[in-house]
Amino acid sequence: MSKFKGRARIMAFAVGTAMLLCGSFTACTPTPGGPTGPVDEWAVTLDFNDDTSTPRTVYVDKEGGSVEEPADPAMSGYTFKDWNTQADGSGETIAFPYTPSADITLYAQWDTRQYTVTFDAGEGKFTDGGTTVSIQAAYASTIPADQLPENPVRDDVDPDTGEAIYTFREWRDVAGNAVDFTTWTVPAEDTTFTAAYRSIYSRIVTLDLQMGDGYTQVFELEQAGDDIRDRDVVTAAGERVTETGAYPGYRLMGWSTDPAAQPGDEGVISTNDLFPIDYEVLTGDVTYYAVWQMEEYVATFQYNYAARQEVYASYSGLTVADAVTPPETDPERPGYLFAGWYTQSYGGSLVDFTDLHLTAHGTYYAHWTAEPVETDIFQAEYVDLTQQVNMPGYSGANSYQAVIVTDSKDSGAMVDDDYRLDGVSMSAGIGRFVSYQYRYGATLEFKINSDKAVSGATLYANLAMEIFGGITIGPDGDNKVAVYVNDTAVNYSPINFGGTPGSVEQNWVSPFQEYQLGNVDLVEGENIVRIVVENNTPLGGTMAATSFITDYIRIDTHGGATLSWSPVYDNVTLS
Ligand SMILES: [Ca+2]
Repeated sequence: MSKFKGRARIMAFAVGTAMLLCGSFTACTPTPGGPTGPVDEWAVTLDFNDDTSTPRTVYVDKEGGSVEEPADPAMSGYTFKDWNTQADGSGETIAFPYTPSADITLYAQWDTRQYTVTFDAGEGKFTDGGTTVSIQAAYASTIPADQLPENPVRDDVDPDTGEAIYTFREWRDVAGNAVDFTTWTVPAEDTTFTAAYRSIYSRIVTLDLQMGDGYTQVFELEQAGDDIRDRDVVTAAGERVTETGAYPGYRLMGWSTDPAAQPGDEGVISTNDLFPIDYEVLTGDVTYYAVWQMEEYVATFQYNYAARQEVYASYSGLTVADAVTPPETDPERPGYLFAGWYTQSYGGSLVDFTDLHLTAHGTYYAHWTAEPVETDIFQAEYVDLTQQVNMPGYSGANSYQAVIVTDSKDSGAMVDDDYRLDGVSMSAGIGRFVSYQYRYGATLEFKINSDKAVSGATLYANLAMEIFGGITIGPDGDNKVAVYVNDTAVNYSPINFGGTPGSVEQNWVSPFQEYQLGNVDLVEGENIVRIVVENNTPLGGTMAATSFITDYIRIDTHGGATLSWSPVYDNVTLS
């Protein structure tokens, strides 16, 4: 839509101008929600026609109201001309003060600015004896080859042969970089380039890295003793080209003067044999092309559950040029639905196989969703624990399934028969509960399906306290742990975790007890019950907040609905 290039970068100018310009109107109240003003005023919209600035609208009285001439807006690389009723300037040019007779949009018109590009002959001269040539060029344009000046010359001569020692090499910018005039465009400022020369005795060695980015590294060896070491050769990203991984997916096999050379071809020189490149061995300028071989990788797909710690499928010989695709047939697991291929055995993220290319071996893990279990007891150790990262305990932190604690000394954590563990049995008498929720925001989230909406269900939780006795936790206050059912807070009675902690395997835990938290309403379909720590009251050690520990929650619908959920058994079986 724009006929100008390079406008997107100059928003700051145009916006700044627009604000200044706003002050020069007779009325100036940009109206939220668009140019719909009062019925007795005309809306006059100024479109800066620069693809970046937001148009400004002002309102003038329909009874002869007028707009004063705005200050000229500015845009880098362009000169403001005037305002026109058409974006392309084909409409009416506006004179000020301007009296509208309808709502109208006025478009800024711009002329492209010319800048001076100077070519400095440096240590040489142009044939007319001059040292500089300047041309005028339009902003954002390129300079055609026939508008570049002739190459300047240096008159230094070899005293023995009378031959000119230097020849023109290239034009360089102020940073000393060679300029490619096929791609360089005129910036919004004057520019100077300086001639660089080379000695007829020097040797220019070009190392074309052939990494697909067109990048070459160019060296000039001027005299005996100069050399190029392999460590000097770097990629466009500044990494040593001989370093493993410099070109992900490829291995450097050597160098050749033939750009089409393949690994093993005659004439391919190993990196060790080529470097150092000494001035003395060069008879003239030379270009060496890197010769690469694509590495081969293996993509492995794992069943990823306790009873099948094995490979489901694997594909070898994959290069960076091959797209990785998952097996055509999804793996199967009794009692589970396949949930996709993930980057990690536990947690991680779903792999996007769109245009996926390997630069290392790839391993992908099946994740599984258990078929729903009908139950009214929802064990905390079977919720999704993938968000449990660096959860603090008394000394040190744990993540993921490691927030589950196994009680082997009868604290009262419950084992129940609603759950079956595929291929793995839990020892009788061992209960599990979730600890490590000792920081603000720590959350256990239960996703529970109800077959119908029900009101007045009763929510219970089997809870205990570890290490510390005599602490009260409630829905408010310094020891707040909130319980939400579908984002509605449950106003439960504060619980005093008194009594004497009893010993379990890893912790001191008071006996678990089932507490009634309150009456809740459930919707048909998915219901979210969250237990969220919302306090910063340290409990001792590295525990940054106060919390209970959770064995399970229970919901009694009093016969009003049947509940189910998909337990994440793999929390236990993959640990
Ligand atoms: Ca439990």
